[in-house]
Amino acid sequence: MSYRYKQPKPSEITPESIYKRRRELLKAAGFGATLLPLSPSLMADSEEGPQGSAIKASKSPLSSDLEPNSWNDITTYNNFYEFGTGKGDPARNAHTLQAKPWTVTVSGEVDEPGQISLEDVMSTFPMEERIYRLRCVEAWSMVVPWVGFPLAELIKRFKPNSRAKYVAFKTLYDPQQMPGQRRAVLPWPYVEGLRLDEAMHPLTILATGIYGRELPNQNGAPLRLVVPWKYGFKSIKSIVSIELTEEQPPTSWNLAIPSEYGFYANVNPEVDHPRWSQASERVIGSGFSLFGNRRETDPFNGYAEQVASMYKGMDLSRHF
Ligand SMILES: Nc1nc2c(c(=O)[nH]1)N[C@H]1C(S)=C(S)[C@@H](COP(=O)(O)O)O[C@H]1N2
Ligand SMILES: [Mo]
Repeated sequence: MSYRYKQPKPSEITPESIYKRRRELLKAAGFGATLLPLSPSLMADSEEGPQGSAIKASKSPLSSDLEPNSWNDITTYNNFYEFGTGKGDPARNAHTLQAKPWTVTVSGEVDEPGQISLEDVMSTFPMEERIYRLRCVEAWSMVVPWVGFPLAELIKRFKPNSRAKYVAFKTLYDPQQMPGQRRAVLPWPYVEGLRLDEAMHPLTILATGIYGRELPNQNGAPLRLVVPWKYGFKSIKSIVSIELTEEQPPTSWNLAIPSEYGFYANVNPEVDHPRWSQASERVIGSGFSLFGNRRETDPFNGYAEQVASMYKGMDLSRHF
């Protein structure tokens, strides 16, 4: 993964006149206020406030009370290799993704395989706000106010059978919409997986929004996984397929560089990446100095109490 990043100004993403005009239109349409009570300080360093259609969401008791990064940080500093390997590339390039209409196929070891449309998802599952820290394996982090719902609720609906032990996820494969897939930087489509107990854990969500708005394309529209105790690469974006399996499924980063990226990818300050330390992380957006702030990385990204028991008896330096 590359470290090179130059933050694009909003004026580089959209011609200035268009984004100003769009902001006026949104204001006129009553989108100025969100459904969630957000303190003005949350948006203080945002060049543009949250955009896109509002999603009604209730505050989850499983949300943290961390101060979220700004909309601008969250939507302009991304990893989404389908749109380029630079941190600013997804914000510039992801407009070619057609996030609507969208369908997710659920198959494999389930009694009732089938499909679910995004509209069904939005009307079936009550949406919640979950503020989680996203800890990237590249040793930076930010705090994101996700909108989403427990993955377990969706999986249960398709009735997993007794052979189901893992869940395999797949991102859309369409080099027309995702120009980064024309280059062999990763095996495409991007795939990820969880053990069934990890997938059914109440902290694991499918996210449909950020800051009370639909997910911007660069953050994985219209539907992406968020597993807060694992490195960010487990949180696969723009999911089209969820398959319950008996065997541990392949994962893109493990396929690409197996010595550096394992299946489990639990945030673990004691297990260094072969090329850098995981003991601390650079906090995006909060730096008073040019080089930003650092914080010590928490085991399981702060969720040890809730998730460590799932790994009892496993050597987590071997199962990294
Ligand atoms: N399909 C897909 N999903 C992906 C990635 C990707 O390149 N492709 N990058 C991952 C990595 S490395 C991280 S850190 C997070 C970043 O999510 P964010 O851009 O919303 O912060 O998305 C993850 N999901
Ligand atoms: Mo990442």
